[in-house]
Amino acid sequence: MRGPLSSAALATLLLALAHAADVTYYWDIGYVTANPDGQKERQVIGVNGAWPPPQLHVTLNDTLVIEARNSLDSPTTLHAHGMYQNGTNYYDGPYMVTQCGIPPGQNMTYRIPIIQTGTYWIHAHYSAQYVDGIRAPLILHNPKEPHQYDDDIVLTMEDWYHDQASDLLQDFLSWRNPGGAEPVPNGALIGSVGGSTQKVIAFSPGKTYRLRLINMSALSMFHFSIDGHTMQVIEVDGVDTEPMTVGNVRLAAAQRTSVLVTALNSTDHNYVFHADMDTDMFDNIPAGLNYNSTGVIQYRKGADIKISDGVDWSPFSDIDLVPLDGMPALGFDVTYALDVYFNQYTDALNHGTFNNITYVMPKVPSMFTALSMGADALNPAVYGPQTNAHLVGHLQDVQLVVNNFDAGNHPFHLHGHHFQLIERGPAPYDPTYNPRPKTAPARRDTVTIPSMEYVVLRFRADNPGTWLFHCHIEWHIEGGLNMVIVEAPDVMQQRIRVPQLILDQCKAAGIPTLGNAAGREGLDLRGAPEGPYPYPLGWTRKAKGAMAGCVLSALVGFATIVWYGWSSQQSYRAVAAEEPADERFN
Ligand SMILES: *[C@@H]1O[C@H](CO)[C@@H](O)[C@H](O)[C@H]1NC(C)=O
Ligand SMILES: *[C@@H]1O[C@H](CO)[C@@H](O)[C@H](O)[C@H]1NC(C)=O
Ligand SMILES: *[C@@H]1O[C@H](CO)[C@@H](O)[C@H](O)[C@H]1NC(C)=O
Ligand SMILES: *[C@@H]1O[C@H](CO)[C@@H](O)[C@H](O)[C@H]1NC(C)=O
Ligand SMILES: *[C@@H]1O[C@H](CO)[C@@H](O)[C@H](O)[C@H]1NC(C)=O
Ligand SMILES: *[C@@H]1O[C@H](CO)[C@@H](O)[C@H](O)[C@H]1NC(C)=O
Ligand SMILES: *[C@@H]1O[C@H](CO)[C@@H](O)[C@H](O)[C@H]1NC(C)=O
Ligand SMILES: [Cu+2]
Repeated sequence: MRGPLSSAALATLLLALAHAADVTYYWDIGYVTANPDGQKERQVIGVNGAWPPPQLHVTLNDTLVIEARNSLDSPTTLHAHGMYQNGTNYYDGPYMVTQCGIPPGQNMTYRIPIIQTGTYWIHAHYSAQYVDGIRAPLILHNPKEPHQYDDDIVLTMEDWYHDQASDLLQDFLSWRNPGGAEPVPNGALIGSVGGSTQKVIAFSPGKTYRLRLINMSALSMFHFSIDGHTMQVIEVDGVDTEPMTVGNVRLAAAQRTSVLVTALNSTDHNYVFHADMDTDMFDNIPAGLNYNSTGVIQYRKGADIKISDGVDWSPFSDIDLVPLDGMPALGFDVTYALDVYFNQYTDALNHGTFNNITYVMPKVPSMFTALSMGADALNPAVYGPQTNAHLVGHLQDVQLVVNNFDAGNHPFHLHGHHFQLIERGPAPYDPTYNPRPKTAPARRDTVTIPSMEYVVLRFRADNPGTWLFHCHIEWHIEGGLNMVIVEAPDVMQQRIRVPQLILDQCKAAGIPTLGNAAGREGLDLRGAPEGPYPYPLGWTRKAKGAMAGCVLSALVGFATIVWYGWSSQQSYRAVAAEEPADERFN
């Protein structure tokens, strides 16, 4: 060997040698104290007694094994965002869709075969836990990376709150907040630091860097750029793309983008990079909130920062990205139209809705309904009136048309798939019109839909399972902007064998794993969660207020616990206790 191997070449070599291995991480999930922005010390959720949680690195064809221990005082689950979980639907993580939660004090081993590459992340999928810090990059290395670079750098961006997510959630889902104003973050963390501490990235002259930008926010969208440098997008959400030169990158919550940046030749100056939170989503901007974060690209310690003449903020559209594999546009065998509205519902709370249905968890997680209902699993009704279940047949090509009639932008995420971005346009979508897709449309797993626009998405139903489709703004998940795609339940029944431990943990939590959304047989849905409903058309503000008052006193009178935490396990239990399901199904 002639010269020293570059660190990237060495990493690639090691990755190639470590081929088809189990890569095991031990994650003891528990409360720790941290002060990442130097502004407020608070309780956060960390791993192995520290925060931030460690990054996970795995190689194509490995199996990612996470031995998770729940040291919290509530259930928890982990969701490896963007993993196909092909045949392992039960490791996908969303609470009451595929899992009953790891009970406090117990372990669960997630075994995830890695059949994809790129930049992903992992986070809790129980209530708003991830907002308290339980989120980390998950990087899937490709031994044959299609793009050349010398070094690989992960840069996370996340909004940060000084209060506990559970307290923020109570204020958000409150009759005092009929307009549904989201909690505004107290700041941003770039590379897990914030406040007056700046993230420093060291560059060496002439080298090319791959920056993996990951937005792990609860609410905030970021705009990223580097003074004095250009960037080439080469990956979005794990899909390698043809290089596209851009001045800045926008990332909505849960989105990832890799950019290549070639370092300058001189070490005379250092430069600033920008990660600006988009304040459009904020109802107010609290005094002292620094929403424009900066970090340093350092060529030489102590060198002057060269102030740039201005950033090229002109946006680029992710729809113009071309996947390297050139996968052709899909047609469609089935199409579902999904209208997104936010409104005050009959429980006096502001809810996010698809087709005027706000998601409420069923008594039986939808995956277990699909697996246990035989031929009835093909009837969407068995998943219950509030899960917005949409059925797709095995190997069908599926089109989702999503109209965003809300005043805000929303980033929508589909579990278990990448979808093709066929088209964006002004809402409403005209159903008689047929879009003409590009030859090789962009693909990703999370798409932003601006206010009053639609998107057309397509994917092939080649991954039998129950997959959540939802807005990735954490507050909107809790507000009900979720639905379940039930993909080929007949094939699920043949292929999917749920590990005994998962069934045991359901039992320990008192959650049935047989039957329909009510835990009963067939179409007998007595006791399945129902409502809240939209107010009838024409209701005045005053009438709504009176209704809200009524609902409020009823709730305060009978079931305060339901009022405060419909998404918590306690509320599930409170409802379940009223209406016991059939004995046989317990
Ligand atoms: C539970 O998980 C923790 C954290 O990964 C690990 O240290 C411990 O050995 C596990 N316990 C069992 C019984 O597997
Ligand atoms: C991963 O596995 C697939 C299917 O077994 C195989 O075709 C491919 O060459 C493997 N890739 C690597 C990098 O090992
Ligand atoms: C992260 O996502 C949020 C929500 O869409 C968005 O407001 C924010 O700008 C994104 N951050 C970045 C760095 O793009
Ligand atoms: C750095 O120098 C090399 C060799 O002279 C040149 O090819 C390259 O374009 C320069 N890079 C930049 C960013 O100026
Ligand atoms: C924040 O950055 C944006 C550009 O993204 C700029 O328009 C705005 O003026 C900046 N605000 C402050 C307070 O620096
Ligand atoms: C859903 O609610 C919106 C807003 O209240 C209303 O405009 C729309 O007509 C409703 N759609 C249906 C199908 O009821
Ligand atoms: C899932 O696995 C099946 C084979 O078992 C394969 O045909 C299909 O393409 C896979 N789908 C995804 C999304 O990985
Ligand atoms: Cu949203």
